[in-house]
Amino acid sequence: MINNIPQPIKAFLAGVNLNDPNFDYYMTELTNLATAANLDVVGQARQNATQVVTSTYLGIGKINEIKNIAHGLKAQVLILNDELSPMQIRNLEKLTKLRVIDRTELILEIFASRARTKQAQLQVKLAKLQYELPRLHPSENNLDQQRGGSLANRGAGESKLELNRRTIGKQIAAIKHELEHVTKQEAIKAKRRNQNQIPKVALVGYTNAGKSTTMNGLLTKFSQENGAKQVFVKNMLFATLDTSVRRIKLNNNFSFILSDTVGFISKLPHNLIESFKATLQEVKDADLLINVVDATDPNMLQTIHTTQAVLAEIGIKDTPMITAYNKADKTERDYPQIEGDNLLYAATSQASITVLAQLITQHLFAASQKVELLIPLTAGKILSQLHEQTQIIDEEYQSDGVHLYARLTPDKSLQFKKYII
Ligand SMILES: Nc1nc2c(ncn2[C@@H]2O[C@H](COP(=O)(O)OP(=O)(O)O)[C@@H](O)[C@H]2O)c(=O)[nH]1
Ligand SMILES: [Mg+2]
Repeated sequence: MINNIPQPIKAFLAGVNLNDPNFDYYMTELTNLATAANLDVVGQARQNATQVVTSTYLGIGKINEIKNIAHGLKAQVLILNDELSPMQIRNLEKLTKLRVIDRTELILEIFASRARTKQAQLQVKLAKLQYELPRLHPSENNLDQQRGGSLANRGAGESKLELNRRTIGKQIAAIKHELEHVTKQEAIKAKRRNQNQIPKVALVGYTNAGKSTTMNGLLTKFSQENGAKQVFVKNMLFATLDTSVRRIKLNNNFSFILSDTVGFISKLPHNLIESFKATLQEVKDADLLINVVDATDPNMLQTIHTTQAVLAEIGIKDTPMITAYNKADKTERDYPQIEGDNLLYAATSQASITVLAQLITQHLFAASQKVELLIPLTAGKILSQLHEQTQIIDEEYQSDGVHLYARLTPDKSLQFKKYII
């Protein structure tokens, strides 16, 4: 039988450790990223230094060592743990005779291969072009040509030869324009969601922590609405690149809007975060964040830190947050378990989802108050709004109108103020 499954490209990893206590963690992430890009990681090298070499990133001795080992292992690609300057990449390619990819390009490639919706595709394309623009070098067309295309078929894909700076500049402008159009449509939908004053909850966290699984758990349990379709779950980095928004209707007439979005990883390229601002708008608008953390990840603390860093970069500081430690079923510990604003749970367990919903309810609706309202018999619309938007405890039809006993959150109290007696 002919085996025509293409062999994965072999990659060798290297990084300079500037005495960073998180260095091992970054190298582990780099391995995971390479695997996520379908590369076969055959080895790695690290260099301790006080600073990187300006022209070549690594020292010349290390470069020769890597060249020998990597060629011995039949590696074709060298992946570096940081974002490199165009000159460093060119010099390393010359010296090692390997294709050199930095951490940023690797992340961009993964995002490019995962983007499904128009908006995500445009956002990734924009970030890629912005990365490529300063890396174009007219005098090095041969090398540039080799560097075109995707990771798997470099050389065969689009060549940078024809793409001079000006065309890339034009492309960037065109994509920004198109993106504005797509974003505007999304913004109209978001505005509608904001208008009806339903609180908004956003799932955030490290990639692969279980955000989408948590969303599906809540949907299965609480939403029978049409269109409440499940979101995509997969054991891979950046399975989700878009934002999905669903309404979760709790049993007692309290609703909230839940969003699931792209996961985070450390050293996310700045351009990428910038390009994904529209996607992350839902996170910015949220009244409550649920930071989903994989409790079984040996680098759990760093993943929490990474999430905080990315949130800070998109300008989120004071939004209340529940930290939800997921995958408790793979630990020895009892779950679900609430401790302050923290939860230990398993997104795959019904009992856990119930407790998570309770915790969300507490956060969002704790300040609600029991009030009595009097609705004139002629104000049928107000009555139906109250039924839709608040928790009705009791209802009596009397000669002066409908007496309602309801539990109202502060914003609802304001909205229906003139009917409260
Ligand atoms: N054992 C276990 N696996 C889980 C749990 N939640 C999620 N997973 C798995 O973790 C992987 C990533 O889940 P996903 O929801 O796509 O993560 P996301 O990237 O944060 O959206 C998938 O293989 C899930 O099946 C859980 O509670 N327990
Ligand atoms: Mg996901």
